[in-house]
Amino acid sequence: MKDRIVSWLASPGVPEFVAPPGAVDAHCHVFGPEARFPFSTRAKYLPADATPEMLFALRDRLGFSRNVIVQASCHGTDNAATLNAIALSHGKARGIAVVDADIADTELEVLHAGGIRGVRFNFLKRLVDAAPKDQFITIAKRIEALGWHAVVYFEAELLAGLRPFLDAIPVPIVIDHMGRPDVTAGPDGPDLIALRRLLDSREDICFKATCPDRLDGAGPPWDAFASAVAPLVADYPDRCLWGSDWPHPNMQHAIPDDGQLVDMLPRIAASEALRQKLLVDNPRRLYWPEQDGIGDST
Ligand code: 0GY
Repeated sequence: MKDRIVSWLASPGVPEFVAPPGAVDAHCHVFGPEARFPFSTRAKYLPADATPEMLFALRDRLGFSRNVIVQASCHGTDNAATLNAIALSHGKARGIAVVDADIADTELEVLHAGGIRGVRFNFLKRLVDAAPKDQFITIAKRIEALGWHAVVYFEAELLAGLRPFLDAIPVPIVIDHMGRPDVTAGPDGPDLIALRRLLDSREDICFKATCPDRLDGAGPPWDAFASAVAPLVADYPDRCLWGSDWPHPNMQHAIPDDGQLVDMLPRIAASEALRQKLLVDNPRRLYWPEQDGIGDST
């Protein structure tokens, strides 16, 4: 396909860091393949195919065991590409869907059977035409019976205005990329303090300690990200998730090396016990709750 964006490295480094058995890459996406799963007519970017096979090869290369595949905005509310990837994973992937408020109950059940365990509410203007809070609340109420959670993606300057909306969500919440704080302001910068206040307001809010490449313009080794995020992970050890963000939607400049992203992990989660929670226990509780507490190495 002509003029499609490639936002990932063809051959990322193999990390030196060895992930614990059962480690979950809890934020990644697939694109297409477009010939089978065309992009939404409202897509704000048109990427090249980033297929399930490519994702699973990366998973193995990085030494991870499982993936949580987040429906990318370019696929709109048609979750077929995400479901296809989950189906091909042989139980090693689950997913987050994007749905309309009037989705049929039967369709929600189909998504659940296909491995979906939550929905995403995206507030980034450059990615979506609209973020209708009233409809999002309707969706959040409808998914409660399924035991799903809501993944919310917003920029730090939106957080104060979003507090009433977030307070009204009746299911657990996962914050994408920590709500994109200014990590250069350090661990006590205003954005991370506001995030801590949110985390302190409810025990069922988690965050993804993800995307140094998006949040730390200085580039690798992303020192500002490491020093701002490590204290957050240490202070909220049961509330953090990690993901590669592959295939790094929209990252046309300074595409990160996935191996380097993995090698950051000891700098954001300093102890083995913390990394076990970040990479295994916390994502398993949200995405494979039926296996929670069962030691296995897949
Ligand atoms: C991310 C971030 C971005 C894109 C999407 O769904 C998406 O298109 O999530 C972004 O451009 O910041 O989480 O992948």
